[in-house]
Amino acid sequence: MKIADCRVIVTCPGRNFVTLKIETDEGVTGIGDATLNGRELAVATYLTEHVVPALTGRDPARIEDTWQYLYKGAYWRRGPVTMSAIAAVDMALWDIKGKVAGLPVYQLLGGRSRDGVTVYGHANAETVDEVLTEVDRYVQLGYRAVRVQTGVPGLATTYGVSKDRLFYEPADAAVASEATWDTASYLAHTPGVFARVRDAFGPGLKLLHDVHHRLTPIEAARLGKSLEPYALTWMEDPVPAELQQGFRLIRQHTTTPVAVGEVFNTVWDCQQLITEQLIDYVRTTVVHAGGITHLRRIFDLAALYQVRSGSHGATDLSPVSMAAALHVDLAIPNFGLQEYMRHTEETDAVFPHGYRFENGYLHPGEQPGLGVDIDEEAAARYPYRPKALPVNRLVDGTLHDW
Ligand code: EZ4
Ligand code: CO
Repeated sequence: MKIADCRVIVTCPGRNFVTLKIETDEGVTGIGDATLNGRELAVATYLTEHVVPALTGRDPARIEDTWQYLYKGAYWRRGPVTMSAIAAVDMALWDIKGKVAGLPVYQLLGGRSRDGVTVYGHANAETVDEVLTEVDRYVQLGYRAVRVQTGVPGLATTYGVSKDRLFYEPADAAVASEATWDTASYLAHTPGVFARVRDAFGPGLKLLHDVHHRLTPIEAARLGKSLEPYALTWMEDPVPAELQQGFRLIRQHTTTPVAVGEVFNTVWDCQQLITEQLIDYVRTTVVHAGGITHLRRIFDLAALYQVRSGSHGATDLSPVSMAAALHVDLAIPNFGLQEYMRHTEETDAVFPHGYRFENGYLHPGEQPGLGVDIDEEAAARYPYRPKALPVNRLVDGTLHDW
């Protein structure tokens, strides 16, 4: 079998997605997600100009060799654009391998290690009273874990809070919108939110919170300490993570578990975080961290150090990534939690899929391969629209981490 044709499909059914479709000379096809929020066309061009020409004629069964070829062969290693492009190829080749074998991908990864993939949803609202209603909505839907974000008094907008209830899309303008941030107001407000939520829902519900890279290590230590009475499952991205040793300071001060990794793209971004046990959950994503092949490598290293997976699953990860993540989640021994933000009906119609939500769990389904497809005619009805993620400034105008 040989790779005969590859297409890069850009579509915007409510938000932009980049998908690679690989066709073989025997008619088997596979798809992979290559979406990098706000930088979609950079990956699409990388694929079209630099990857697709090298794929034609290759044996689609050689997943590892193709991965190494695209990683080492580029000379320029790592980075979100390169690794998202490699991820798309990798996912599509696992999809083809599953279809050829007649097996869902999780069976090729060693089979089921659990009955279902525990997911968490996003409860968000401007006020604490409103957010209690939102948490309850997820509990009623069967969720066992909920991420809670609220507005901060004095700030006009806050990360994670939107007008839409079940959907959240931060890339909201063609040129980045600007938000204002104030750490003191945030640190004063947040513990009270979790006091109310824990009090209302009792000890059984898993609660999570995303700090979205806004604090310094000592500020994060203070937040973690102040949240200890409410027993969070994790505090996410407390600080920007380029400085891995910075997490030592957080660890010395708090037992609130730490989850990091949605912006990482290789195992090297979290090597020290994992091997020094500076985090509890690694949130690397199948699309931004080199596909199933590399994600499994990261999670295998993490398993040696009692770090569990907690993969990112925001709406900018297409249903193709969600499906691929679920196969990995179901198979690995050290699964922790999977983020799950529902896609809109338009997106689900462009990407028909077999995974389903039941009782707080997602199941990847039993279709051979990844169990997800792209309806190219439907995709063609939604042309690309430029959208950027917001930027963040302190009250005095200094550019801050968003
Ligand atoms: O801001 O995926 O945990 N989820 C997140 C997301 C990210 C977006 C960026 O594209 O932090 O909402
Ligand atoms: Co996050």
